[in-house]
Amino acid sequence: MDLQSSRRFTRGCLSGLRWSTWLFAGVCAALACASTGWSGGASAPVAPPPATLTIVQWNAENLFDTQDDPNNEGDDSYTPGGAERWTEGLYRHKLTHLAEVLASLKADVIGLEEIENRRVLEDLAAMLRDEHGQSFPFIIHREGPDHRGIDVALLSRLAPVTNRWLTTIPLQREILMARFEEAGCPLTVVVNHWKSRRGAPELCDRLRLQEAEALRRELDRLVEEDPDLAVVVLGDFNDNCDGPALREGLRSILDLKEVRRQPNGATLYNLHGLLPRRDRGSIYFPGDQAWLSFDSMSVSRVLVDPRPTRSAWAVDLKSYAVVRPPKMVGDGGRPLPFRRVGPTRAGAPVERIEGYSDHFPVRVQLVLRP
Ligand SMILES: [Ca+2]
Ligand SMILES: [Ca+2]
Repeated sequence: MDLQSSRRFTRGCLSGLRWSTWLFAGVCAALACASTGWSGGASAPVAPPPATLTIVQWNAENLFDTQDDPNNEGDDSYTPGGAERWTEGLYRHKLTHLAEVLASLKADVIGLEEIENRRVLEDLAAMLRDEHGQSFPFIIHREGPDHRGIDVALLSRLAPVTNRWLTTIPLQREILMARFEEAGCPLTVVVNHWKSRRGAPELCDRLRLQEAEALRRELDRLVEEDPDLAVVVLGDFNDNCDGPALREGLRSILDLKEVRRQPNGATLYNLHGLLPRRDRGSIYFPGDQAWLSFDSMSVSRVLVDPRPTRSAWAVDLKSYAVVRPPKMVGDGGRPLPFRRVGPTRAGAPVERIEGYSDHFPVRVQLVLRP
């Protein structure tokens, strides 16, 4: 795949931008006329508002269908006879909830984790289209080697120019790298779901660091080809925003001034640096009674550099947030999961929380520089 940055930047490509931008431009023009009393004559130039691109990150928490995949023991608990007693009705209910939240975020590109297969993505996209009028015609997914069968994926309103998969460690989840060229401006989106904390802590930490370093090497290669590489690295990293895998392995840091001072664009800025500590948590671990910032987005310098650059995209710094949709918020402000609770032994009564996911989503908006 050719990930080398295109230098083309033609505003003629703006026709690809969402129609709502132009509708908004028309409304703004009308309002400008009304507020200034301008009444025609020579046409007055009205600058269009900046075009935007909204990117969402969300761990969907075990988005399995109900069918037993004979090649995957990992999905056995998500079948009607399995431990979760996973029925078609429950599956549709979960999809309905996920689609509600995603529709409210009005995304253009959605990075997802814990996706069983392409079918569940097609069902989610169909629900977004049929129930919410939001079309995501591009699904990027492939079956990965994870022992439970869960993969990362992208749903996109925009057509990717290219995509590819980075295998970091045998049997560990792959990393998805997709390149877009909206409005003639290249943007690479990288979706991650690094090693969980299940297992020996030292081993888990080491595997996560290896994944981070593998991605770092790939980004170094790309930055060498194009110092103005515009990249958004998102995911569920199973590492806090200031954790060692992100900080040392990926070289993603929380200090914006430091990133802007770097001689090249290799060091990433973790957008969680924009958030006060109390707003950083995306998942709550009851065992440790702690909020963790496992879900985050990091960007290359060019996206947060105030100086004019060849990359036309910039992060709207005010837009970045861990989103807590009111319906998704349970006791103590925690995300409401969708799962069976209580004992799962044979004959035990089935109790369930029919929420959304144990992770809150993260959202950011990019704007085209004037
Ligand atoms: Ca299945
Ligand atoms: Ca799978």
